[in-house]
Amino acid sequence: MTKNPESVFMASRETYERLGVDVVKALSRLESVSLSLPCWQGDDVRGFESPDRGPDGGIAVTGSYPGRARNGPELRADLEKALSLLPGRHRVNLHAMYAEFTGRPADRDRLRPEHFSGWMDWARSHSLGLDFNATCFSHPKADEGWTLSHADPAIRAFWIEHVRRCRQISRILGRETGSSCIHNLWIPDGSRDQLADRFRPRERLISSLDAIYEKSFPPDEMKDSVESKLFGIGSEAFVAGSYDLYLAYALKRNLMICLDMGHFHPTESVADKVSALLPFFPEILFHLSRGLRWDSDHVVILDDALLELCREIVRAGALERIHLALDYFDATIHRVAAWVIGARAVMKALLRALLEPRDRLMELEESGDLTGRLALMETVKALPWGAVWNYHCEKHEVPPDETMMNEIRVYEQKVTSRRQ
Ligand code: RNT
Ligand code: ZN
Repeated sequence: MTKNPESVFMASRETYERLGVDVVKALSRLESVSLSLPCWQGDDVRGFESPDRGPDGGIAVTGSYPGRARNGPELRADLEKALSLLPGRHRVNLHAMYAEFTGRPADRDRLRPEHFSGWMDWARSHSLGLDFNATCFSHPKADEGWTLSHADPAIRAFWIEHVRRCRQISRILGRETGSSCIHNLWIPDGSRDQLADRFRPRERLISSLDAIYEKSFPPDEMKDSVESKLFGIGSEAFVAGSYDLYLAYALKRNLMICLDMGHFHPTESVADKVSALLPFFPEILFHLSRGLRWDSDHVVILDDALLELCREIVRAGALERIHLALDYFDATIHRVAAWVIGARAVMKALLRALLEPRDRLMELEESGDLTGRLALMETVKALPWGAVWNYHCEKHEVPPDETMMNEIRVYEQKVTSRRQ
């Protein structure tokens, strides 16, 4: 006889209670977490301006799974499907290249809030928050691999104007949706080979940033973050917006830093940065990604890197100060599944962190019982968190992992497979 999730849950709850863990509290904490879903996973980072070409600027998408979204209505329909399979209330992360035009398209330095009214209306009608990103790549003025730090002042001015407008658009998006919109800035600027002068591109970047962030907006409408990177395709020897540069800049300017899990040395722990940065930054944005050998932007899974990061955030009691945005793009699998698998992995990692017998572990550590601490950490790995997760899904009327794919298959058959 198969037991219903409720009774399996009750048994698991007792197991956790014996270790001093309040399961109900953990679940209600999990409920309040909103993840920001990257709209760009739905169309392989193509955007609506020139969808025949894939992205450039050091990022690459591989795969040709049929049925990518080709326009706003398709992309929004796919996002709705993904959101319907996630417990909780989440957000959608946009890029400037997803602007929609009724008449002649506007160039990036001419974008206005009304070009995003389709997104705004949709977000409002689904009570979704929106986040936003300037798109400083996939554009003729970025073809040389430099934007805000380009040596040509006219090119810099073009991109400064673009990012300024994107910040204004973010403000409107935040105001219209009633939820502060994070505007994140990532630029591809860098060099394939050694530079004779690493100072000047960075000086130019800093002065562009100064022009961009000159104006400040109310934080309940929009917040700013800057995203660093270690290297990209075509920027192997030098990246203008490195971690050091943005960390210093963000601190000085009261911006958020955005830490993308794929943007550090492969053995560098992003989780370890949580306790190092939280004393200095009121809020931090994470781009949850999975780099395989390089910043490959694979779908996030329940791996050690993700578990460790979520554990550090929860241990710090910092869920309110952290923003979690997924950032990956995989065109080899169904794109709705990619969103759902990744987002569910993050929620499961958070749940496991919230179910940690924190007090018990702290007691052991403080009393110097390092053996007991290690033993308990290993014990925790096999605790029945899966039953708690299934119960959570059931309570939110979304399918458990086991049957979640059935719904995606039906959607594929009825919707995405019919797209050419
Ligand atoms: C690129 C950055 C950036 C992009 C998105 C599309 O390496 O991670 O965040 O992935 O803006
Ligand atoms: Zn990123």
